[in-house]
Formats: sequence, structure tokens, C-alpha cells
Amino acid sequence: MSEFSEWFHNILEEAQIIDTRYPIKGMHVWQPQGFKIRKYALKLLRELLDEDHEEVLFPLLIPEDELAKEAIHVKGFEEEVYWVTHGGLTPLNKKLALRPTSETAMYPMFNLWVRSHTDLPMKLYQIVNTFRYETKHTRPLIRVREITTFKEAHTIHVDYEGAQKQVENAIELYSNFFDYLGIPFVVTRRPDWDKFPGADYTMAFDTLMPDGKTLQIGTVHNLGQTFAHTFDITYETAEGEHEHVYQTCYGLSDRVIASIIGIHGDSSGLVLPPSVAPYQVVIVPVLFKKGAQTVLDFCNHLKNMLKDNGIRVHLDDRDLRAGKKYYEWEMRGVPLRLEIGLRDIENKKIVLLRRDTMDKETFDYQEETIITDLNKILNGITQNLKTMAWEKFNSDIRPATSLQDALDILKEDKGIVSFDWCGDESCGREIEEIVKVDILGVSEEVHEGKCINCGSPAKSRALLAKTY
Ligand code: 5CA
Ligand code: ZN
Repeated sequence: MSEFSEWFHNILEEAQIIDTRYPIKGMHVWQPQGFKIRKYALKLLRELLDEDHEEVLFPLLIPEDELAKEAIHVKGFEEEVYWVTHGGLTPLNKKLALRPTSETAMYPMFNLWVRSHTDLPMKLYQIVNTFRYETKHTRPLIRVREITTFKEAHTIHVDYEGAQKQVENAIELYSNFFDYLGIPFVVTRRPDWDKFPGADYTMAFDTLMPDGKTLQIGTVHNLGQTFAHTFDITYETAEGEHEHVYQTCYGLSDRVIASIIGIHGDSSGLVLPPSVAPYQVVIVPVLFKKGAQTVLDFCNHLKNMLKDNGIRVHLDDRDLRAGKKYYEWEMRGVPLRLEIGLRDIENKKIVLLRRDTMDKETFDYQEETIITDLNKILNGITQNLKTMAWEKFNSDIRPATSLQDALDILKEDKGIVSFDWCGDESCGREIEEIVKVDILGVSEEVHEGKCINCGSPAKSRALLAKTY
């Protein structure tokens, strides 16, 4: 197990995020702390999606004939589908699939729902569990067989431009989401041989985990009219003609939580952005016999004030050594710790520890401004986490001018290698063969330069990395 992998497993257990001992491979239990992080991350995403999408909920089971309708799609998923074959003791006359994703659950209904051009665009999403019988090595939150938090959006448009525009909108929406969480990413267009089964093209978000491997944390697919033809989803134009729709879909998974934990965490444990921290502030009273009640009263008063102002706060008045409490809240990633003793109250001071920098400072306490002051610090933590993560990320993207160069970088420094590429599939596969890692995708067009492998004119800048 790599050092990071060991750290990751330990922290999931110690911080009570996920229990991996459930007796089915690739299926895990969300524990209370993990569930809260998940809940707040979902809240952020829902706020973004709800601006112009509507939430729906489809059944888990998909009839075999619907799943099989779209040939390319089913081919892509056939080895990963779990099947329900019986109802009790009775064999079902039609097998039912546990959704690996919901195109084939939703699109037969879209066929019924879409009538007129006035119904479009239609932008729907659901947050559900999906099941994939992954054959690659499973890892908690990163590669699971029950994706417990699959956020899938599906949109329908009258024309190709509408779908293409929506791909851009979705990229912007996900970029904002990852920005709130301080997760750095690159967006690339996946090579054709690596696109979503049934898509015209796939745009993917990748981040870097501390072990130097990239993690695909989201994808946006332009489905063109493939599924519209398969499921005969049509609308009536203003002129009374019937036309097939254009579609997109995009999704995120439990990997969002994996990247928050992996990217911001440090040797003392979790470091949580305030937006998803179960507790944003923890108050630890420093108690001695003398004045203990005064300190507790003050801490309670402060706690209630923070709570009334929407800050998630916890007062840790357990009868434990302060050091033990500090260790625990650091490990759990609480962004801000306030330590308050009798002397501090008398001097109108509090001691404040920032989890992101571990800086301790003594802070002037003023009843009138304490909320604004703390919110300012919390925002500062959010910003700083994002800045630190992006700095690290950017320094881990290195240009290569030859394949040997790429090999050296991948061996020594890991991370992402950028290079000029002709865009040709056979050349791309050759590159992957030689460097033994995947081409993530192409990031931007280039107008000069030669392909790193075959020497023909390069079309774009592409990225190579060892992936999860
Ligand atoms: N229907 C489309 C859009 S929702 C779809 O299924 N796309 S996907 O296959 O690319 O999955 C969306 C995202 O889920 C991926 O970008 C990846 O971040 C995540 N994901 C895929 N498989 C797993 C898995 N086994 N465990 C955790 N996350 C996964
Ligand atoms: Zn080439």
C-alpha cells in the first residue's frame, strides 16, 4: 500500500467518515462524520443546480430490454451491471438491472415527457446510488461498486448548439462547485477511445491526489442525438415538424469527498473547508478549579451566539485533557479552534488556532464584532486552502518535449505531463504504450509545434498522467 493510501484508509476510519468493514467488496457504510460532510457538499451542489435544473427521482431498477436498446451504451457497461433475476423464489420473466447510470431509466420517460419545442430545454438531475461491478481494484470513495452519491444531470435541447452550450454551462457549474471546495482541476476533452459509451464527446475534470495519481472527479458528456434516436425522443417545432432532440448528461460521485479529504489533509489528519465541515468552530474551555463556572458560562454564551448566527459550533466540555481534545479536533479537520480560559475572559482575549496553517494567535474579543471577525477568518481559511491546493497542483503539471522526457518526469516527479500531440488515435495509443500511463485528454489547441511521438504537426496540448 502506498503511503497516501495508508494515510487515506486510516483517516477514513479514525475520523469516522466511512466504515469499510461491510461484508461486500466495494460497498461501504457512511458514518456520522462522513455523512455530514457529504450532506454539506450536496447542499452546495443542490444550490448550484437548482438555479436552472429541477430535481427528480427515478427507480433503481431498469428493465433488461431498455438497458439493451442503446447498443454502444450497453456494450460499455455490460461487464459492470448487477442483475436482479428473482422476485422471492419466482424467476422474473424480464431481468432487472441495478442502474449503473440512468440514461436508460430516464430516456424512455423523456420520450413521453417531451412534446413541443416549448418544453425545451429541459434540465433535470437526481442524486442517487448507482451500481457498477468494477473489476479494477476497489478503494473507498474512489472506486466503489455502490456509488452512494451519484449526482447525475440530464438535459434536453432543440439543437446541437443548445447541447454544446449546456456542456459549457455544466463545466462552469462544476468549476464553481470545485472552487467552493478548494479542489484544483484540469478540464480536458477525453480521447475518443475513452469517452462515455454513447457520447459524441466527453469533457472530464481531473484532480491530483497526493500520491501523484490523477483522479477523474467529474464528467460532462455531449450525447448528440444518439439516445434521442434510440429512444425516439422528439419534439414538435413551431412549424409543426417532428425533430429528434439533442442531449447532454453530466455527473459527479463520492470521489468529490475523496478529493476533499486527500487534497487538503495533512499529517495531523483531515483539514476541512468550512463549507463542508460538520463543525466549523470548536470551543475548548480551559478549566481550573478557580472560575470554572465563569468560563463555562462564557463559552456557552459564545456558542449560542455563533449558533444563532449560522456558524456550526461545538462546545467540548468533556472532562478530558485539553491536549487530547486538541488532537481529536485537529484530526477531524475542524477549521477553527477557540481556547478560552479565565484569564482570557478577564483580558477580553481568546486563543484561536487555524487548522489550515496551524497558526495560533491571541485574538481581541469584542462581543459586537466577534461574528464578523470569525466569519472573516473562516473565509480566509477557505481562500487559503484553495490557494495552497492550486499552487501544489500547478507545480505538478510539467511540460515534456520528448517521450523520454515524459518518462523521466513521470518516474521522478509524478503528477501530470503536458505535451504537443497530433491527435491521431494510433499515435496516441502508441504513446500510452511507451509511457505506460493514460492520455487524460486534450486541453487546448496549439498552432505550432510537433507531435511528441510522430513528429507531425501538433493539433493540441495533451496531458498524460498515472490515473486512479
Ligand atoms: N451518465 C454519465 C453522466 S452522470 C455517467 O455515468 N458518467 S460517468 O460514467 O463518467 O460517471 C460520472 C462520474 O462518476 C465519473 O466522472 C467519476 O468521477 C465517477 N465514477 C465513475 N465510476 C465510479 C466508481 N466506481 N466509484 C466512484 N466514482 C465513480
Ligand atoms: Zn502523433
